[in-house]
Amino acid sequence: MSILCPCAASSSGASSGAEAKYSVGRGNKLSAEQVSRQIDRQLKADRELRRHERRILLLGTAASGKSTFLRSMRIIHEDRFSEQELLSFKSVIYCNIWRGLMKLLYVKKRLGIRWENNKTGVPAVKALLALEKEIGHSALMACGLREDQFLRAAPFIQVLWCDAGVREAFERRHSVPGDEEFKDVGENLDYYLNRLKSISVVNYRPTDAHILHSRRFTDSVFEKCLLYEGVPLRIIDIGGHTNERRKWSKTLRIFQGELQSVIYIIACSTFNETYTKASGELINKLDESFLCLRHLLDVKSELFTRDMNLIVFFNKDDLFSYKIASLRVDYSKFDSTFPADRFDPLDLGQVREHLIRRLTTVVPPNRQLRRYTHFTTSIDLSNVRRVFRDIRDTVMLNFLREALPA
Ligand SMILES: Nc1nc2c(ncn2[C@@H]2O[C@H](COP(=O)(O)OP(=O)(O)OP(=O)(O)O)[C@@H](O)[C@H]2O)c(=O)[nH]1
Ligand SMILES: [Mg+2]
Repeated sequence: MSILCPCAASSSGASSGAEAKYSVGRGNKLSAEQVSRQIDRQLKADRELRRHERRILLLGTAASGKSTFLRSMRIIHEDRFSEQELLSFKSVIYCNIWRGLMKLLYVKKRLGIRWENNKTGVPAVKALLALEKEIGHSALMACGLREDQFLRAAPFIQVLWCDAGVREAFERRHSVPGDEEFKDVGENLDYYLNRLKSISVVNYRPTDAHILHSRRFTDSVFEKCLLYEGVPLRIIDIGGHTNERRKWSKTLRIFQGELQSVIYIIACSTFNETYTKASGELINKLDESFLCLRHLLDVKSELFTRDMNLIVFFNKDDLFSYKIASLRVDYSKFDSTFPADRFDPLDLGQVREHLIRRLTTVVPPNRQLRRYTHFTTSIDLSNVRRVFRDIRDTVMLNFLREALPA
């Protein structure tokens, strides 16, 4: 059975929603000595809990799906989102849709795609731009879109999404040359636009699926404790943007000797996407994920101890499969290490095998690190449940046995 762990969730500086552990009911006054004893007992219980606690650190480059994996784990373990969290997801979803659509219109223009119907498309864009001016750029950037504002925009958003030109821009968005930042409409924009009717209602409350599709980058170290088959499991999530990566080695150091597993998440669907580094250099996103892992293992090798498991998730497998099997994108055009003379770049199974081989060059077997790989889809609860069960059965079984009371 899975229930919420008694230890409080925390994020750096953020409130955990922890309950007051030492409160005394009205008419049931305790003496100072009794309160003190109660506190001592609680501290002892907390210490005991920490001793049994197992820790997993999530690492990976930006938008690889770390926070989404953690959210899925929370849903699976019935750790409900608080009212405050739901409200904040609601604003994030509104802004994901708004900003994503604006970027999509830019992509459409850059690719020279024409309107299917400019008589409806052009007035809808003008109406949105007028609303944007009224709301203010900074409010939009800070995810400060209110429900009434979104409801006013929704009919125009719907008109635009019905235009075949806008849809074509979505399908071809990765072919725009140049900076990813301006064309990154958000992977799941189509998911929300196809469900606009259920989102643009008064008193909208995001569903679990809506939450899993939302995008908000992590700029702190977020920890969540869940109870997994009686064992407290602490999952630590850190941001993967370039300037957040400084916190990776710091966190590894803080938890040195106490971390059972590092889950490194690679978004394999990004094989045909690029990203501009601060130096101006254009880099393939999948290459960057591998490079980051190699750098971490080479430069911070002392932080990866022999008893630690390195679990690599090739995440966004749904988008990866769609690109290769349905859109027939030739994988070998984006990865110079792919042996196209021996393997078929349009065969999903062969490309997956190649990714695992490529990982071996980053983490050589003689590195004495226990390494496991999985292809995952973090937004799919049944997939996360199955993968986590596999991890438990292979990697975690021992530590669960050790942790359980005799
Ligand atoms: N289709 C699909 N989308 C996914 C998957 N995993 C994550 N996403 C989406 O990808 C986006 C980025 O996911 P996040 O979990 O925020 O990524 P992150 O690794 O925490 O990113 P940072 O906090 O910036 O490091 C979100 O919109 C997620 O819904 C997946 O397996 N499939
Ligand atoms: Mg995150």
